[in-house]
Amino acid sequence: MLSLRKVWLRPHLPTGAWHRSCSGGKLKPGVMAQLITGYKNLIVSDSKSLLKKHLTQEIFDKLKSKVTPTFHSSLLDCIQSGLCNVDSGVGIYAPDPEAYTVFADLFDPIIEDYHRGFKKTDKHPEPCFGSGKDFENLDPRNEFIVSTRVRCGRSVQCFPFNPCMTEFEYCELEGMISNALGCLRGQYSGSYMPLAGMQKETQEELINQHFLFKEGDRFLQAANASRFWPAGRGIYFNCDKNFLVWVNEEDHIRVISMEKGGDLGKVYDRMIGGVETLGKFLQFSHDKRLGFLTFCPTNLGTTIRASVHIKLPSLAADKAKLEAIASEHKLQVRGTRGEHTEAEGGIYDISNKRRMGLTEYEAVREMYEGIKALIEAERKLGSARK
Ligand code: ADP
Ligand code: DAR
Repeated sequence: MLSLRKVWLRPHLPTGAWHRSCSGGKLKPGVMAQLITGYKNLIVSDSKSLLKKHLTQEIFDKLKSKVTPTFHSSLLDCIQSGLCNVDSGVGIYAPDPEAYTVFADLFDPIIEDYHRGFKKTDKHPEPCFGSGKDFENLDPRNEFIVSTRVRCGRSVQCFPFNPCMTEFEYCELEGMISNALGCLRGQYSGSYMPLAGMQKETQEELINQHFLFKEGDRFLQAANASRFWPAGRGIYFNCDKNFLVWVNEEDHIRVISMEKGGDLGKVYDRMIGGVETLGKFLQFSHDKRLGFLTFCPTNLGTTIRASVHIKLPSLAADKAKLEAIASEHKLQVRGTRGEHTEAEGGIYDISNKRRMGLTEYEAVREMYEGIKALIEAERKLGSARK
């Protein structure tokens, strides 16, 4: 088996590549003009993104010429997705871990806004998963919840994020992760399926079963996060198909536990065991202030999204009421296939919104209490209509 430890100390391979906005630590010709034009268009657009809200002219002028020291990422590498997609909710990604520091003047206010008050002077708490035994089945009679899922993201030390990865690095990282996955035992043992070479029918079936990530996300594509696709990408399943790992989609690793019904505690405990075991074989990128580092700032910190696929017919008939209760409990309401999608058959993906400034346990607790409140409101509204 590839010696993982030896690979950890891998030298930084030159990441210069045609698509990058810098060469030798300096902005390539034309990049500044692209930035200025893109910013002008954003400002006059009807975008509601956090990028437009927080990228003031002063911050733009302060950051436009900066690059990160190791991977030479520019402001354009951070914001090009939000410049191309004015319908972005956030509009910014970190091309490498150093971007959160070099472009902190922009990331910090966006992080504070998204994570409901995580200030630049705040420090994310140390990891604390707690135990799933504190979370009862949210829907023991299976009246509302179709399925429950808990995921977290991890980045592997010494590797940049998508926009800076070379094809070689995607494949090298895939090898490291699939070797670590090959060490999983018991309920976690299973097999890794590279996306490269996967039958189209198999891929579509796995996406429709909500196991596999979608392809062609325009926000990721505009962020240069889909290059060399499908090289280095893939999915791991355990034998029961209730523990999955996404490799090199948006993040290096997404550890996912999911099953039909509302048994949140069981799903959460399975995810904890999986990510803690993987952590014995891989060194995850963790910042003492921001917690676990991810490509998108919305996933920093705990990186936990605990979600249900749920039918709330009475509340869904009054979407404003559904959104109001969700917002009151810091929940995010999305379509069946995640962000920027619609509900199919009345099934909503509802999850915790906050991932920073609280522990993993508290993030799951926030989702647990919020979903209970939504089900209570649905019962009341449903019986009132009878
Ligand atoms: P992101 O946070 O990057 O949007 P997610 O981790 O939310 O990505 O994964 C989104 C995918 O997970 C979507 O395809 C969605 O269908 C699926 N998903 C989310 N929650 C559930 C759930 N409770 N049951 C089944 N599939 C789910
Ligand atoms: N679609 C981008 C990112 C939003 C957060 N979701 C992630 N990271 N999957 C947007 O700005 O809308």
